[in-house]
Amino acid sequence: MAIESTLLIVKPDGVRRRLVGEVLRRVEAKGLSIEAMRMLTIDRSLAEEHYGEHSEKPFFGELVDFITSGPIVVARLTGEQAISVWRTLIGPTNPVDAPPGTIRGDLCTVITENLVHGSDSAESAARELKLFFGE
Ligand code: 3AN
Repeated sequence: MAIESTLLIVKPDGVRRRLVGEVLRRVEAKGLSIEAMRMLTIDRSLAEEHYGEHSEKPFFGELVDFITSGPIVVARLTGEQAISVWRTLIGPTNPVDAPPGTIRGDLCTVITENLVHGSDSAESAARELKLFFGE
């Protein structure tokens, strides 16, 4: 047993498409707890810090443009192995490869507009939760 916390983001496409409730429904039905949550629009500097590991990638500009394009919902999810459980619910990065039953498999088709974010390791979760919730 290992109780963990991780970061959820519903990206601007998810908010625009009114899928916040659908995403949170899946999180809660799975058994993860939403321990903190808020809606905000992030500026470029926070976006660049959040996606720092991708700063050299060709899609970095597009990624920052997109994540700053409208309000997002951020939440701290907690539960048994929450980091990998949340990644499994999301599905692979490219929605084209994401199987039915996953959030990306069921709800989107485009890699940039892939609806949600989840921390990919304990180190990322700690860093990202600090960025958005200060802890
Ligand atoms: P994930 O969101 O599954 O953790 P990462 O961390 O590898 O994926 O990538 C962060 C974000 O960067 C993705 N959610 C996606 O929006 C974007 N991204 C990743 N790879 C590509 C790519 N090859 N082309 C365009 N955007 C990409």
